[in-house]
Amino acid sequence: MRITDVEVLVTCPGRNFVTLRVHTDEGVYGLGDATLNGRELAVASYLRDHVAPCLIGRNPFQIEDIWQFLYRGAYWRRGPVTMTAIGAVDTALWDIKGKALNVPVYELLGGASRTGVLVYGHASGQSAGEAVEAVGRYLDLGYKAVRVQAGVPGLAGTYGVGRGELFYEPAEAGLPAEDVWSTERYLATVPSLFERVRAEYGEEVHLLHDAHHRLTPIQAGRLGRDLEPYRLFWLEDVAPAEQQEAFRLIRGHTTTPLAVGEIFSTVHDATLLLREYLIDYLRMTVVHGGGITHLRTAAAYADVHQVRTGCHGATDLSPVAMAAALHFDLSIPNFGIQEYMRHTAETDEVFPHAYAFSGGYLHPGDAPGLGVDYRDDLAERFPYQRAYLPVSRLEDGTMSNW
Ligand code: GCO
Ligand code: MG
Repeated sequence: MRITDVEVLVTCPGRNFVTLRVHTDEGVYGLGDATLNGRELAVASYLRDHVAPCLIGRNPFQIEDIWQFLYRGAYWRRGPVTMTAIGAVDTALWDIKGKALNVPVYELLGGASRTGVLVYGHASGQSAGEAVEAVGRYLDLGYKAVRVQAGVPGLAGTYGVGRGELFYEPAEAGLPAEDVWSTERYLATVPSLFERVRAEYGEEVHLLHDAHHRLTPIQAGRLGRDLEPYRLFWLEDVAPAEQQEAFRLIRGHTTTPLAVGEIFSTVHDATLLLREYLIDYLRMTVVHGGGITHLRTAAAYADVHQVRTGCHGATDLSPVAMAAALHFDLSIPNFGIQEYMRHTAETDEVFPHAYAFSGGYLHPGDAPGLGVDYRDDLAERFPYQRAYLPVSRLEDGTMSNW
């Protein structure tokens, strides 16, 4: 089997997605997600202009060799644009192999290690009361794990707090919005939010929270400690993790489990965190982490240090990335939890998929390959629209981490 054609497809069914479609001389094709929120066309160009010509004529079954060719061969290793592009190629090749051998991808990865993939949904509200109510709606849908975010009194809007009930889109069309942030106001409200959620729904539901890289290490340590009575499943991205050493300080102050890694692009971003047992969950996923091939390396290194996975699964990752993550989640020994933000109906129509939710779990389904397709006829109706994530400023206008 040989690769004959490589297409880079851009569509915007509610938000932008970049999809790679790799064709072969035997008619089998594979899909990979190449969406990098707010920087979509950089990856599209990287793939179209630099990667696609190198793939023509190669044997798509040589997944490892092609990964090494693209990673080592480029010389310019790592970084989100490069690793998202490599991730898309890798994902498409696993899809091709599964389809050609007539097995779901998880069978190629060692087979199922569990019956389903535990997922968490996003409950949020402008006020704590609204957020508490939103948790109830997720429990009614059967979720066993819920991330809870609430608006901060005194701040106009807070990133991560959705507008709709089940859908939440982090990017906005046009130029970047500028959010105003105050860590002091935020820290004053989060513990009472979780106190209310526990009082309302008891101890069984798994609760998660995302601080979105905004705190200093000592503020993060304090938040983790203040949340200990509410026994969170995890506290995510408490501080910017490019300073891995900072997590020594955070870890020294709290036993609240920590999750990090949705913006990591290789295992090298997390080696100190893993080696020193500084986190509990690694958030990397296939699309920004170099595909299934590299995510296996990262997860294996995590497993050696008793760290479990918690793959990123926001709406800016397409159903192709979600399907790939689910095959991976089902197969590895140290799976922890999977983020599951539902896509809009338009997105689900452009990307028909075999994965399905039931009773708090997702299953990738048993279709050959990833079990996702791409409807060109629908996708063509939604042309690319420039959109950005917001930026964050403190109340005095200083640019801030977020
Ligand atoms: C999460 C997130 C996302 C990201 C988004 C960036 O789901 O935990 O933090 O909302 O900010 O995916 O593109
Ligand atoms: Mg996050």
